Amino acid sequence: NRLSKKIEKILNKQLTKEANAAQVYLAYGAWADSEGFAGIANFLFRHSQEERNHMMKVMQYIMERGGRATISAIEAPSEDPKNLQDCFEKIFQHEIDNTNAIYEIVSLAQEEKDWATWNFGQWFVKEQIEEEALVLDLLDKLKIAGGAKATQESLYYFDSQLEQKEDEA
Ligand code: OFO
Repeated sequence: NRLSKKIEKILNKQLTKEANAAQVYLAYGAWADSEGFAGIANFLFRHSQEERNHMMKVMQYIMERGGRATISAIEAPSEDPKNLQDCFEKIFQHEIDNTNAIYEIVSLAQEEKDWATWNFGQWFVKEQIEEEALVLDLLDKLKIAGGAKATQESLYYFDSQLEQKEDEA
């Protein structure tokens, strides 16, 4: 059965949200690079690509279910972070907002007994656990590196660690 209009709408909203997330990570990557954090920039660029993959995943699902995927404008990212701590905190907040958006999709799917969408949403529920844990891990590591009082040397080490951090799905 085809997607209901309501489900189609919420999925298209998510499609745009993922595109926006890709844009935010891209902007923060450019900022990190300009601050001399090449490793962190690289990590953020890879993550931007991951968000774009999420966007495609939602888009393909809408089409698979006979819905109409719509592409809308992407917002300009907000201003640059003040520092690394601020950067990771903003990203964390972003991921929490996204988790809530995913929960809305799953709840609506449950309400409508659209079990295919419910099941589709579960992939993102699991993904969001990883994404939030990943950012929390960055915040922890930054704290260990000295947080706001981190020396150039410990930040350099932190940065080089992220250069190599493995990618996920
Ligand atoms: Fe950062 O996550 Fe997409 O969904």
